[in-house]
Amino acid sequence: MTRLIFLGPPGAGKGTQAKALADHWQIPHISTGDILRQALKDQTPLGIKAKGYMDRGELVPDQLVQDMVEERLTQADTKHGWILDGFPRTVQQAGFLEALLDRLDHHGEKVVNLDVPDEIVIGRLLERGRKDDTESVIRRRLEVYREETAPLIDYYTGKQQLVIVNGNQSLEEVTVEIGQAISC
Ligand code: B4P
Repeated sequence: MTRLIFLGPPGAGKGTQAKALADHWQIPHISTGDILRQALKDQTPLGIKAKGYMDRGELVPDQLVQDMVEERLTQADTKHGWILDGFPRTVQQAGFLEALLDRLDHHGEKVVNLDVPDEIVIGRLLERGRKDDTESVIRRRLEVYREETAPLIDYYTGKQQLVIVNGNQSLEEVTVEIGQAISC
């Protein structure tokens, strides 16, 4: 049973790797970024609330994202495993997730941190060119990452759940290293 959480700065390749591995293992790929972007496109109340935060490169408030993740993780297709991509992003979200997984009796999750230098992620995101991939918004996302998300590296190291993978390699090399790291 695979339960995997991807951490890493914006543009580290979380979405790219999570999608490939979820297809391979036939388990749900749960991307909070994708769910939020879909809500934005559909103009749902959640999308309307999230828009300003995402456009500025800020995190969407914890409560909104936590409700969304709870709703998704309680669906029947998560019984045989899942990959969480982009969640948790704050220590508050990590505490929430731990309590939720306990309640759902989902155990044994591993956390993969994709390590990629700032210059590389900036280049990748500028090349991708999504709406929130402008240089000033990317720099803000990196600042927010350092302030809010990077502390999760210590959080999960303390719980002995973290593996670190070099995300600055080809897509295929990163996938292979993740497979090796989580089977140890
Ligand atoms: P996300 O959608 O999670 O986006 P991301 O961090 O930018 O991207 P990711 O790391 O997945 O990069 P990707 O694989 O696409 O977040 C967007 C926004 O949503 C946040 O800023 C925030 O506002 C909000 N949000 C989401 N979750 C939240 C939460 N939990 N709490 C609060 N707010 C939340 O890769 C990027 C590019 O690099 C792609 O073009 C890809 O092709 C390329 N690439 C990937 N791997 C590569 C490799 N090995 N070599 C070369 N290129 C590579």
